[in-house]
Parts: sequence; C-alpha cells; structure tokens
Amino acid sequence: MRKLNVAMIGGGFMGKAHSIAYAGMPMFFWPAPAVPYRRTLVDVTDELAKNAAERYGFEKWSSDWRSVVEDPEVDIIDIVTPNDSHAEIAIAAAQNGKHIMCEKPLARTAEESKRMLDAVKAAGVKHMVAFNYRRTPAIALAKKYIEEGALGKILNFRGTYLQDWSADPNSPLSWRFQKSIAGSGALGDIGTHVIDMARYLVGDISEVMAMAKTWIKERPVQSGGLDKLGTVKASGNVEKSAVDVDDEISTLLRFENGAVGSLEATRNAWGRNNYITFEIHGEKGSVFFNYERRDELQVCFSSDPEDRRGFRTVYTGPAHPYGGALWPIPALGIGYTETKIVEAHDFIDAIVNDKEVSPNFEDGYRIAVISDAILASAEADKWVKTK
Ligand code: NAI
Ligand code: SOE
Repeated sequence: MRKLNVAMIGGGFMGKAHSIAYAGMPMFFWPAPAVPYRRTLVDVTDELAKNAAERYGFEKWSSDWRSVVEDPEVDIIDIVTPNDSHAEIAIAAAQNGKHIMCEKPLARTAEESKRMLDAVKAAGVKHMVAFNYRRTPAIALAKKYIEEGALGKILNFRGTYLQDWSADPNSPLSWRFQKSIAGSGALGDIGTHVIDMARYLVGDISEVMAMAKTWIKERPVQSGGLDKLGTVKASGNVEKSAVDVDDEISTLLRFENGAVGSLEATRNAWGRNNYITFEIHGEKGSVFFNYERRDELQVCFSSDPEDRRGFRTVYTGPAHPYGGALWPIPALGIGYTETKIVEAHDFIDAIVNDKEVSPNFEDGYRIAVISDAILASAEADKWVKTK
C-alpha cells in the first residue's frame, strides 16, 4: 500500500480535524488510494508544535514551516493556520512541488488567492480548498437530485450560516475579528461555505447586492493566538480594541444561469449554533437542508399527488453518496469528522490517480472574487458584478 507523507502547518481546531481525517480515512475507504502518514506538525513555537504533534499522532514537529515545505520526504502540505499565512505557505509549498490542502477561505482577498492559484498551476501539483460541508451526504444527495433534473430548472437558492458564539461582547478579539489576519468577518469565515454550496448546487454567481454590519465595535484584547471561539470570555475592566470586520452579511444573489437567491451569514444569532441551511426551489420541486439535522434532506415534488404534496424526509445512509464507505444504517449519524474524512479521501485519490478534485484553488479564487464583490457592494450600496 502506497504511503503519502503529510506535513500539517497549524495545530489548532482544524489541525485536530484534519489529523482525525488522515487517521480515519483508510478505516472508512478501504482499500485506500494511499495511506496518509502523519509526518511533521508545525506551529509557531516548538512547545506548541511538540504538544500538537504528540496529541495528533505526528512523528516530528517543527516551528519553522519554511524548512518543512522543503523537506523532500514530504508529499502533502496541509495548511490549517489563520488566513493571513495561507498564501505565503501555499506558494512556497507549490514551488517545492508539494500537493496542497488549504483551509478556507483560500486567502484574505481575491488578489492573494489568484497568486496561490497561479503558483499551483505553474507547479502542476494537486490542490484543494477545505470547504468540507459539501461532502455531507445529504448535500451531495441534493446535488444528485438537481443533476438528474428532479427539481427541473432552478429558480431560487436561499442560504444561511448562522452561529452565536460571538454574540456576547465579552467574546475576545481573536484573529477572526481582525481584518489584517482574517480578511473579512462572518463573510469569509462562514458565508464562504454557503457560497461554495451555492456554486456547487446551482452554478456560479454573477452579481451581488449586499449589506454589511458590525454590531459589536470593540472587543476585549486576548492573549495568545488560538481562537477559543467564545468559550473563554473576558470579565471585569479589560483592555478593548476595535473590530474592523463585518459581524453580519446579507446579500442578494444573481446566478449566471438566471436563478436568483440570497445569503445571510452572522455569528451573532443567539440560539443558532451551526445553522447552515439552504432551500432550493425548481420548476418541478424543492429541497431543504439544515446542517443541525445533517442526516436529513427534505424534498418536495410537484408530481406528488396534490392531496399528499409536501416536504418529506430522506435519511441518508448506504444508498446515498459516500454511503458505501461510511456507516451501514441510514441515520446512524453523520458528523463533522465524516465530512473531513471524505474530503481527505477525495484529495488523496486525486493525487494517486491523477484526477481533478473540487473545490480546488480555482473554486477558492472564484469564492474570493465573489466575497470581494459582496464587500464592495455593501460599501457602495449597489449591485456589483463578479466578472
Ligand atoms: P486556531 O486558532 O484554532 O488554530 C490556528 C493554529 O495555527 C494555532 O495553533 C496557531 O498557533 C497556528 N499558527 C498560526 N500561525 C502559524 C504559522 N505561521 N505557522 C504555524 N502555525 C501557525 O484556528 P482554526 O480554527 O484551526 O482555523 C485555521 C484555519 O481553518 C482558518 O483558515 C479557518 O478559517 C479554517 N477553519 C475551517 C473550518 C471548516 O469547517 N472548514 C473550521 C474552522 C476553521
Ligand atoms: C467559526 O465561525 C468556525 O469555526 C468557522 O471558522 C468554520 O469555517 C465553520 O465551519 C465552523 O465555525
């Protein structure tokens, strides 16, 4: 069985998720296209890197990503750092001939994303951007319905990504609230997942008309770089600093194929946790998905008898996308990890069997162009084209 050596840059939340995915992938997909081998973990200090390497099962650790991307023994560079370092690491990795998995958003801006895309194309390496949610079986099933024509011509896409972990003003000013690191706020952090779904399910977006709001203008300064996602809050009379990114984005969408739609993203919606939803209306039917009930896809068809017509629930399982590799009983429970395991499989399959994989840096770049257009539209208060 072929082995591929992975070096992971970043040992936080996504360092954990991607490590589980590499470990778990061959347990689900067997025979695996290759077995990913957790070789080196990099973080900003030796202490952090050693700690994460031990915890996530890596053989070596380092605090110098530059020497690691030059290591001839490394096949894959997996970038799970905050957004400001994605471009520099990915370009260096491509120049050293490494295949690259990069977390979303691809970078802070379309300009940075384009440089990354140019670098991987010039190097001829495989590249993937980790918009993993589309690998939820129920979302892939929605795609199947659409491709088979079960919904007819698509008219409308209505997408949301709502969370509440930063609704409390005492949630600290982590890197996700700083434009110089994150690029944008709720838009880049969570809205981009829905843009990826919209493009995957309906097609590319041609024009946007957006509003942006920053509800909480300053937050307590935090010590340390790791984003604890609101689980550790400041109290008392603490130093605060300005938030310079959006808390909330709402935008209308026009698609290239004539469909219309909308997207809302906020991390200030009390009561909503990982509320990623879409409802898609076509001339012959509709689908509805809610990630908080991710084993389920709601479907409704105009061809159903009038007195029985309404949404019904399909529970995903072995008969559905990725079902053969995942669990043998419908509704046994798809988790976040499973989406990452499928993602890791499809990336390694693309490397070993020389296949195209998506979403890749081309998709990441298009999503960055659309994101930049959303911010420009909100600023100018008018429709902005994305091409
Ligand atoms: P985090 O704050 O939990 O961890 C980031 C880690 O990277 C920290 O350990 C930090 O010390 C390290 N780091 C920072 N700069 C570094 C550098 N130059 N070299 C080496 N290590 C460095 O962040 P998290 O949540 O893991 O986010 C990382 C990336 O993953 C972001 O781009 C984020 O948008 C994305 N993300 C994607 C998710 C998804 O569902 N696909 C979920 C959460 C995050
Ligand atoms: C925080 O909003 C976050 O961790 C995002 O960064 C991820 O992309 C999302 O999937 C979960 O929430």
